[in-house]
Parts: sequence; structure tokens; C-alpha cells
Amino acid sequence: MNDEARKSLSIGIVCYPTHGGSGVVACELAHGLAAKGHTVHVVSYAVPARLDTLRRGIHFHSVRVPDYPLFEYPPYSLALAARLAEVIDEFNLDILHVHYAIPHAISGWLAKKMTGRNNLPLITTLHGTDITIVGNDPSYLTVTQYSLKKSNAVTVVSKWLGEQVHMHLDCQCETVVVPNFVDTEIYKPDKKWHLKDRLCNTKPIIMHMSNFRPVKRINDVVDTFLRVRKEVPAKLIMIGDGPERASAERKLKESPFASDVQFLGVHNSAEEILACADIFLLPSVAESFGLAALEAMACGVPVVGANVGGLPEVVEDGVSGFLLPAEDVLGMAKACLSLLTDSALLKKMKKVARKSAEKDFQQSVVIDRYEKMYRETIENISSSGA
Ligand code: GMT
Repeated sequence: MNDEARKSLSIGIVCYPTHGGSGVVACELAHGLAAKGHTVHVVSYAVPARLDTLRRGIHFHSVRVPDYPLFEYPPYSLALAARLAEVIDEFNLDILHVHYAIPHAISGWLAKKMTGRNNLPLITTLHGTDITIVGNDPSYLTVTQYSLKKSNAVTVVSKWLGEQVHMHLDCQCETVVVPNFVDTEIYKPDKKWHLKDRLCNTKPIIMHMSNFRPVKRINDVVDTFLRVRKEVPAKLIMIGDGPERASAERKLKESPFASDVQFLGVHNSAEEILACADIFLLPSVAESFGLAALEAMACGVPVVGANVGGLPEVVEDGVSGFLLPAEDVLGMAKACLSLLTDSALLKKMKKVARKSAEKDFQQSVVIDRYEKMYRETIENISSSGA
């Protein structure tokens, strides 16, 4: 390896700070890159939930969006572009990697133009709804198409999402699949018995973790659990929070099994809780990848979920879990019951789930891929004399 290839990089990462999968991936990537000796500058409007700003090599830069009575919609995209331009200049970034296309990709491109750093590589990682819902909306379609064309590389978190880019955006841009990843040293089947005890030590645990948006079908999680609970003793643990929580709680009020359901709220280090589960339930109607399912699998928890989007690229039906048609609550309940009434099958699937997370989605391997892509993109741009 020559000196240039070994040089540590100054990397800009842009993401949403909220509890969404794209922010989690961006932060874990930032941690992994910093651990490899790079300096990572994370830019967002608040410190992302998973970002550890105390780690060596991690810097956070906040975007301030001033309010003014004239604006019904304060222009975040412009405030972000201006902040990015400052960070590019001040820290002499070697590469800018944005997560979630809207508005990050276009703000990144604008920042390049503003600083005159036309050769600064811009990488855009697409996460799902930035293409299938938001990017696809006529209001954002052309700007999304344009910003992808202007990115030096576009990555997608699953093969399925790559297909959606071509279908929804009718765009010729090349996409590279770089799957999401998990740190299997942190997410592992290491039960903390005091925690298991507190959650429930006498019944198997079914778990769900998400931001409780309508796409996650929180009521299907509850309905599936109630069907299972009618047949066997079990407990449902819900991690996260969001708009669908209230309706799920209302539904439970009418059930004799309400006391078997516990809402824990948002947890930043969910790994210890996930390791206490026997089944992870993910009945979403759309999921470009399903990071929470992968984190559960790494903890040795098989997944029962919907056969949608990129989820089959993470969970192998009948092997590391069961995938049923979306909204098939009955089918999902039967799948859970087949696991809870057959301890040999459950044990086998737990093992396979962990193995598959280790084999196909190892954090160090995926971070190396991103790093290689950064270096290749820098090299290609500099050798093309752009
Ligand atoms: O839907 C979410 O949970 C948030 C969203 C995001 O972009 O923050 O998640 C998407 O990206 C995650 C990380 O790549 C994927 O694991 C999720 O499957 C994907 N969500 C959807 O496609 C609905």
C-alpha cells in the first residue's frame, strides 16, 4: 500500500439526527471510520441519537436554522449547504458522504460549488423512503434525480432499493449495493440475566423496536402478539416511540393480556434488551433493509416479519426467521407459535440468525468497503483531472 492509500482522511458525514435507521447507520459508520484513524465531521441540526461525540476522531457541527416570520418553511437545505461549506473549508474535507438523499445530496452539491471544491467527492447513500416515498413525489423528483446525477457515487442499502431507484427515478445513475451492518461484538446473544429477570423470566419474550410510524404496522405487532398469547404464555416488549404508540395502547386496554405488554420507550443501547428476546417481530409494509431485524439477529434472535422490500436480503425465510405477506397477522402469529412450541427449532434458528449476521453483515467488512470506495473515488477524480 502506498502512502497516499494509507493517508487518514478528513470525512464529512451528513445525516438526520432522529431515531431513524439512516442516522444510526451514519453514526456507526462515523464511529468505525474514526476507529480506523480517520477524522469524521458529522453535520446535522442536532446531535444524532447514536453519535458518541466523546470518541477520538469524532466532531459534531450543528446546523442552525434561523426562524423569520416571513418563512412559513425555514429553508433547512440552504442552512445545511452554508454550514457544509464552512466545514469543507475549515477542515479541508477529503470526502463528503451524505445519508438520505433529501435534501442532503443537493445541499452537499451546492456546498461544493460554493467552496469551489468541484473535485471534492460526494457520495450519497440512499436508505429507502428517500426514493420510494419522498424522492418519488413530483415536488422532489427532479431535484432528487439531479442530485444523484451530481453525486460521484450512489450507494443503496439493498439490491431491492437499487431496483427501486431505477423504477421510480427513471435515472441512469449507477448504484452500488453496500448493505447495512452490525457490530457483532456489541450486539451478541449475551443475556443479561438481571435484565431478563426484570422484563420477564417466566415467559418467552417477543420484541419489536422501531420509530412507531404507520409503515411499521404497530397494530399488527399487537394483534399478532395477542393471537400468540391466546395460545401460549408470552410477553411483548416494545422498544421505541412514535405516532402509532397511542393507538396500540388504546387497543391493548380492551385486552385481557394488556399486562403482558410493556412499552420501554426509546433506548440508545438496545443491544442488551434485544438479547433477552426469543422472537423479533417486524411486520412493516415497507422496509428497504430492516436494520432493527439485523441487530436482533446479531443478538441471536430470529425474525418474524413481512416479506417486503429488502427484508428478504437480511432474513432468510425458514432459516433465520419467517417472512409472511405484509398484513398477514394470522400467518405471523402461526410462525411465532411454531417457534415457541418447538424448542429445537427455536434454538436452531437463534444460532443461524447470529451466524448470518456475523457472516454477511459484519461491521468491519462493510466499513472497509466504504473506506475503499472513498479512496477509489478520490483517486478516480484526481486522475481524471476534474
Ligand atoms: O423507516 C425508518 O425506520 C427510517 C428510515 C431512515 O431512513 O431513517 O429507515 C430506512 O433506512 C434504514 C437504514 O438503512 C433501513 O434499515 C430501513 O429499512 C429503511 N426504512 C424503510 O425503508 C421504511
